[in-house]
Amino acid sequence: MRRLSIAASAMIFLACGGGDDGGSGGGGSVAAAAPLGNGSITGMVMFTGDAAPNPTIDMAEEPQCAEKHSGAPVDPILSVADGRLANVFLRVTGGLPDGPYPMPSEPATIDQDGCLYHPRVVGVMVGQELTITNSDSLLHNIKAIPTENRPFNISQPRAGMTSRRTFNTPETMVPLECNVHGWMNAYVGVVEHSYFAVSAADGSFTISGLPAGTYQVEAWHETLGTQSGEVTVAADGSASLDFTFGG
Ligand SMILES: [Cu+2]
Repeated sequence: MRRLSIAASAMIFLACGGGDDGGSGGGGSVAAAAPLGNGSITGMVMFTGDAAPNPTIDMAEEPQCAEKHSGAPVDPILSVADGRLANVFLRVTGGLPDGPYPMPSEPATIDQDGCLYHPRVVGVMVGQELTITNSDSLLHNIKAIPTENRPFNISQPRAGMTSRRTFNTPETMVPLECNVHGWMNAYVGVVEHSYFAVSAADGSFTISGLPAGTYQVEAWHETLGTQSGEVTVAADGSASLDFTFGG
């Protein structure tokens, strides 16, 4: 009986959690669509100056998470390596033809592992699914704090749990936090199209599938603010656009 009860609860949970924020995707097409073009913007995000050391996290009360880290866990607010900056959210803010825009074929994902969000910064298109997973054998509670979209608050008490959400309105950025672990922060960039990227550990990024055109691109970092750039992409070409944030 107990097993049945748990199964029933799980079904109710899934029914409630499975996309109650879902929508038809605003102006975007939900059906798979051909890319608008074959051009791309590639670039590098750099950091100059002195990076303040990231704070260490006291995970003593969560030994299961602490043991997943080698050494003292660090809150990766500023992820700099060799002058390259990770976790910068880049999106095209101008120059695109009118939609509808092709929907990414895969959901965006965030995992909770070692009591940190992976990745810390992620992009989704309006209507694209965001899958949130718990890889820790303990309770996480994901709280989204949007200003334009509908808030949500999800309890994930066990490892292996997955929740799915979509966003109905463009919003950069939607903060996520964990009500159990005050140090856990992530940011979701919700964009009306799929022409966005997050800089990798080496600072690199690529925005592909673009038709020929001149584009404005915004680069956002959680503590360093935003910058804008402009680049012209030839048909089927790859144009370069770099950003440099200061300390
Ligand atoms: Cu947590």
